[in-house]
Amino acid sequence: MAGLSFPWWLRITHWFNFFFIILLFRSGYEILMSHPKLYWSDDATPGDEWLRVGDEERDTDFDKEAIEGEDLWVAEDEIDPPSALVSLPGRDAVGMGRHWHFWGALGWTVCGLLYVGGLFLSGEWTRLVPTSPAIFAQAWSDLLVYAQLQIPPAEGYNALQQLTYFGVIFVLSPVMILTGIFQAPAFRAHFPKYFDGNRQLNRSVHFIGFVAFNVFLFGHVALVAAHGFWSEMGKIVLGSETAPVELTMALTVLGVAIVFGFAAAATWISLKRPYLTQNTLEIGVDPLLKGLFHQVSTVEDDDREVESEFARVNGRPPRNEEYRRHHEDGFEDWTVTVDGLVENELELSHEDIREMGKREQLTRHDCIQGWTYYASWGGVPLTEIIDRCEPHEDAEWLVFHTLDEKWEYSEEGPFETVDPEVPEYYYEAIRLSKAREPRSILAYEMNGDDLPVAHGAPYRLRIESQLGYKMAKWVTGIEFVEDFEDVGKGKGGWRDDVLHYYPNSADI
Ligand SMILES: Nc1nc2c(c(=O)[nH]1)N[C@H]1C(S)=C(S)[C@@H](COP(=O)(O)O)O[C@H]1N2
Ligand SMILES: [Mo]
Repeated sequence: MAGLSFPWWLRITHWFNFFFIILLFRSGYEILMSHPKLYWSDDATPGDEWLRVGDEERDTDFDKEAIEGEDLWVAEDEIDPPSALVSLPGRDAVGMGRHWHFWGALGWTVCGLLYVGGLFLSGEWTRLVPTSPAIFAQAWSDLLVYAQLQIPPAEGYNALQQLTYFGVIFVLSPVMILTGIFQAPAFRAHFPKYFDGNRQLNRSVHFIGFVAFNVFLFGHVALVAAHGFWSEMGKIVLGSETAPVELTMALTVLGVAIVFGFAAAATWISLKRPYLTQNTLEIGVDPLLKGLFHQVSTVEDDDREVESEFARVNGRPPRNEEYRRHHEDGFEDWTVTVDGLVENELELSHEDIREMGKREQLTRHDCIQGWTYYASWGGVPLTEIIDRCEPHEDAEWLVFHTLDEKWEYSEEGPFETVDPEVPEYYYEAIRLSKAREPRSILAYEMNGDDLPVAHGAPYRLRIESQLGYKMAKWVTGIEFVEDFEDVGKGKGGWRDDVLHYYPNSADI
């Protein structure tokens, strides 16, 4: 392996790459285990997954009109909380896992761009980019040599190394970045004509890429060992295979200790000081996500004509007396109040709402956990309500209040202790500009029928460029505010407040 140089920028980005890859592996695993099922189709039908970890097959034939349906299960039941040894932060914390994953993805991409920039500026790209198709035949014969436990002779990288490194850097890595971004509901909401983004296909490919990265990582380390571990490490640590072995060893141990020490510290701080961690990780990442995804979507149509056979439910129906009474009365005297920073406060009856005009749409639902389904919705466009109540100029957010007391979290839910500051009822805030998107409606029909209890009867929000947790079900009121700091714990929603630290911008 003569003829290759290992300049400083290559050695430094190699270390950072290792650092970010470990971070991405662990946080990605956390995200995956929040819905450890993979599908090819966005119907995400239970039983149709091509890969399922743990969990039994679930019966889709339960009564969605019942408040306490015996067989009713929700998507949160499907979460398989992973151990903190292999995931970041570990336990049931998809929101936090995503903060780390996005932060890691940004760092890893920047590191990758610096590395590729270095390759081209220095002329070192020739070591990686194959220039003749003969490389495939050569790589095959190199593989046969390795299979006999020998090292193929080569100047610089042998053909197999060159092809693998090229594939990982110029094919696999971009595929990972793109299949990550393509999962964003906001991305799809903006470019439906150019990109009919099948989210499950992207999730599946992203996962296969993750497996490929693991195979590469282990194969890479094994081959480094085969080529002579410490002389190879000498090149990547100190830039020379004749570097003093003791120094190479010391620096290698130090580097690996920093990477794994950081991994342990990241888990510890995430579990101990979640808000601090969240706020810190959002620095830099949040402005980028906002820049990429925050624009208002003017898209009117979706790309499908048929609804999914089964729609998952998340959030169990409320059990409080008030909701039960409404349920018994067929929701007859349920009203939706509109107040806060508005000129005209409203109290809307069913008739009022139905007189305002109706919009029907067939759209895809995207939960933060990763599952999807198609359903059609009918309801009143939020712009109709906004026009009638005339919000003041300083009104920026709409807070949707509900009758959902989240009993499942206070009685027997995953939290051992209930935070006394947790708001009593589920709520979510959305930006006024999002509420004005054509597909933002207060829905009262689903798949051509009245909205079922499990999906939010009698009213639920639909806002199609965001993740599912923003779409409050069992809505009783809309409050216009300047800022959501004084609502609940001030994070912009019930799930944002308490559950796994969901981000309040729910675009990806
Ligand atoms: N009131 C209320 N609304 C809610 C929730 C909830 O727990 N309570 N869950 C949210 C989440 S996380 C998702 S994914 C969607 C699920 O909508 P669906 O049950 O109609 O499929 O509802 C959202 N709206
Ligand atoms: Mo969700």
